[in-house]
Amino acid sequence: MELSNNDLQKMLYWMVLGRRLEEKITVLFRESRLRGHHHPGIGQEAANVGAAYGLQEKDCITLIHRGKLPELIKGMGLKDLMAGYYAKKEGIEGGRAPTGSHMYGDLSKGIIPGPGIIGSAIPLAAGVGLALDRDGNGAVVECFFGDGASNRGDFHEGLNMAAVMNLPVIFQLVNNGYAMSVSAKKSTRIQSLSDRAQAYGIPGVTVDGNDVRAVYEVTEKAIERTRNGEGPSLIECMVHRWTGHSISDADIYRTDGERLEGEKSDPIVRFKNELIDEGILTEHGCLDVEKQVADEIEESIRYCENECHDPDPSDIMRGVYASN
Ligand SMILES: Cc1ncc(C[n+]2csc(CCOP(=O)(O)OP(=O)(O)O)c2C)c(N)n1
Ligand SMILES: [Mg+2]
Repeated sequence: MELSNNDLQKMLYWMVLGRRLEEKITVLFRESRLRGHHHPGIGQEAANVGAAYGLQEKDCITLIHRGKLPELIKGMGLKDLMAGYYAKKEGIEGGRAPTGSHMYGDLSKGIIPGPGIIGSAIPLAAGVGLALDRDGNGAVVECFFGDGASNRGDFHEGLNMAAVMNLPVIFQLVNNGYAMSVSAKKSTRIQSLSDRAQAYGIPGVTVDGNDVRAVYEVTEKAIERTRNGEGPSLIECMVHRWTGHSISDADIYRTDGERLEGEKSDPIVRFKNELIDEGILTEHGCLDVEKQVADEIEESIRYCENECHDPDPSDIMRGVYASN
C-alpha cells in the first residue's frame, strides 16, 4: 500500500505516543504510582510502528516485553492498556497481571498474550500461523522478539516449523544490541542475525530500525509474500536501546558514549524533519501531535487513578478453570 500523507501523519502520531507514554510510565514508577517492572521501549518506535502499521484487523501479533505500540496499533485502547498497567479491574486481564506486566492480550483483536519466557512466543507464533492457515482467510501473524530471544532454541524450532509448513508468519526481530547486560556482539559470531533465515530456507533482511518508512516497506513486502502463500520471512530491525534493560537497571556495563549513541539517530526527530522537509507537516502540526498525545496520556492516567477499581479478591479464580 502506498502511504498517503494521512498515513505518514498517523505513523508520526503513533511514534510520539509510544515515546511519551514510555517516558510517562517511567515517571509513574519513580513516583511509586506504578509498582513492579517496566522495560522502556524508548528509541524503538520506528521499528514498532513500521512493523505494525500495515497489519489488518484479521491479522495477529505476539508481543515482546519492550514497547507498547504494536498492541495499540492493533486496537488495544490506551485506557485499557494503562488500567492493566495499574492492575485495575477495568484493565486488560481484569487486574490479574502484575503492574508493569506485558503478559496481557486481547484475542478479539488478534493480540496474543505475551509469555514471560523470552523467545517462547516464537514457536507460539508458528502455532498461531498454523491456525490462521487452516482458517484460510489470508491472515498473517507478526511475531515480535529481540536479539537475545533469537539465541534460544525456541527461535530454531519456531522458524523451522513455520518454514517447513509454509506458515503465514512474519518474524520481526528487534535488534537493540543487548539482552539485559549481554551485548549481541558477545553472544553471536555473525554480523547480521537475519542471515539465520538461510538455515530455514526463508528470506531474511536487515533494515534500519530508525527509519519508519524503510521498516514499513520491508514488512509490507514480507506480508504480501506471506498472503500469497509464499511462507514466512525474518526481518531484523536495527535499533538502539536508549535506557537500561528495565527501570531498575543502572546500565553500568555500557560507556556513556555507547549509551547515548541512540539519541544521535532519534527516529522521531528524523521522521519529523523528513515530514517537514517534504511539506507534509509543519512545525506547528508537530506541536499539535505532541499536545494531542499529552492529553490522551493524561486522560488515561486520570481514568486509572480516579475512576478504576482494584480487583475484587473473591474474583481471583475466575479464568483459572474452564468452569468459571
Ligand atoms: C528464558 C528466559 N531467560 C531469561 C529471562 C530474563 N530476561 C527477561 S528480558 C531478557 C533479555 C531479552 O533480550 P532481547 O530478546 O534482546 O530483548 P530486549 O530486552 O533487548 O528487548 C531476559 C534475559 C526470561 N524472561 N526468560
Ligand atoms: Mg535486545
